[in-house]
Amino acid sequence: MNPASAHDVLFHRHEGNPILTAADWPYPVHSVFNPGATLLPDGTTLLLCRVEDRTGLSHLCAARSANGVDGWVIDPEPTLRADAETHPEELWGIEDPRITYVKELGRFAIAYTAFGKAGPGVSLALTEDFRTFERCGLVMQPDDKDAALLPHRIDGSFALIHRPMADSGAHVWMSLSPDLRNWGSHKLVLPARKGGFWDANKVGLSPPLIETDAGWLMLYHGVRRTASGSIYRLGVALLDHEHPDVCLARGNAWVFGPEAVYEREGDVANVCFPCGTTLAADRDTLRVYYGAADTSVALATGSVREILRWLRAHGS
Ligand code: BMA
Repeated sequence: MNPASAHDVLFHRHEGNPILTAADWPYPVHSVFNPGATLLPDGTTLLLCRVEDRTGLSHLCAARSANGVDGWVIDPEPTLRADAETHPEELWGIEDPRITYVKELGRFAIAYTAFGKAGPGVSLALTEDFRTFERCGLVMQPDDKDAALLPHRIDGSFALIHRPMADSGAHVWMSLSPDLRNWGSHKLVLPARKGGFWDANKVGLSPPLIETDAGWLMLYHGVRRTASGSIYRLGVALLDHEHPDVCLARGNAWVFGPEAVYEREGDVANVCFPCGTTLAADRDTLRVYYGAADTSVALATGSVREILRWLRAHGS
């Protein structure tokens, strides 16, 4: 298999895409995209969507479906709103949630972008049921985004993957914490590739890391700036299970990118931006929920085994 054909093979778009749009919303909104995803204990798929209203700012809203494909029941009003009174860093909204179930806490941890005057930063909130939330506040100061917690401690510490911006570029990092509040031991995980590559200009974690027998599977977005704007595509990497800051393999080509009209056209053209996956009981069938062109929510399905096989053939 050559890299050019690989992205056609690894993920299959759902024929009903986009599966959620602003027209589905029970209250007036402008666009619905970049959803976090998880399976609830009863098997329901929950998407926590980024919803942009007509002020231009975003909040988060939950959509639930028994089969993860259709029949979505959407909360009648915003599920988690920015709260700029208690959290000024959320003045301009909250965006791009990533959900991790943390067994030790018996709760889901939501890492999201808090957008305020100082720029985008990373905030955490905890919830049992996606109806009430405990806010932990800002855990990574601006500029930082594209964060998700790992589902269990690494060598005694909670671990957060995130993407700070630096003069040197936008690279993926991992930080550790004893208590979800104090963070340190920062390590570079995956740098933007530079040069003319598809992930030259920026990289960032897309959905939370997926734990496999081979290590942590990372789906990341890579950005290439072109004369007519940025292209957001998806790549894969494998991180060491005991030391997730160590990258064992990184695919040389992207595996999924904007092709369909709803990915090519929209508020921001040429964007595929997943923030959540669900893994079937077979531990192989992976559903990737992604924002398409910052406008709607779409679904693609892949196989963890096939992705790992591709990475062995096309990784370095
Ligand atoms: C990134 C994030 C995403 C967005 C993408 C494309 O920087 O802000 O929320 O989908 O840009 O606009």
